[in-house]
Amino acid sequence: MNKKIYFAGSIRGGRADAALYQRLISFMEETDIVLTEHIGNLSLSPKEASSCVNQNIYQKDMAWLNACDLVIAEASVPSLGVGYELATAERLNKETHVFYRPKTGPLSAMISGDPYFHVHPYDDEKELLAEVRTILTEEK
Ligand code: 6K6
Repeated sequence: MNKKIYFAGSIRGGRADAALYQRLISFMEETDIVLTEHIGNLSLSPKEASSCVNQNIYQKDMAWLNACDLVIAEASVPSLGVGYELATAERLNKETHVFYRPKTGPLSAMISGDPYFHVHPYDDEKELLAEVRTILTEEK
C-alpha cells in the first residue's frame, strides 16, 4: 500500500501501447502512487515529446528513480529510454519488474538475460493486472 512506483513505458520508441499504459497506471493508483503517470498521457505523440527539454526530463526522471520503492516496466514496445531506466534501476538496486507480451515480439536479450530483473511474460491485460496486483500486495 502506498508504494512509490516508477512506471516505465515507451514514449519516443512508439506509442502503440499508450492506452494500455494509461489503464495500468490507473489500476496501480487505486492502491499506490505512480510517480510517472505522464507515461499514460494519450495526447502525447513521439513528435510532441521531442519538443520537451531533454535535460529537464532526464534530471526529473533520475530523481524519481532514486526516490521510488520499485520499478514496473512494460517493455513490449522497444524503447532506448526504458532500457536506460532499467539499467539505472539495477545500479540503484531497485526491485524491478519487466512485463512484455511474447506475442508482440521477443524481449531484448540484455533484459531477459540479466538475472537481476523479474521478467513477466503475459498474454492479455487481465493477466498483466493480476500479476501487478500480486507484486503490489507483497510485503517487503
Ligand atoms: C511530457 C509528457 C509526457 O512526456 C513528456 C516529455 N517526455 C518525457 N517525459 C518524461 N519521461 C520521459 C520522457 N521521454 C522519455 N521519458 C522516460 O523515458 C520515461 O520515463 C519512459 O519510461 C522512457 C521512454 O523512453 P523513450 O526512449 O521511449 O522516449
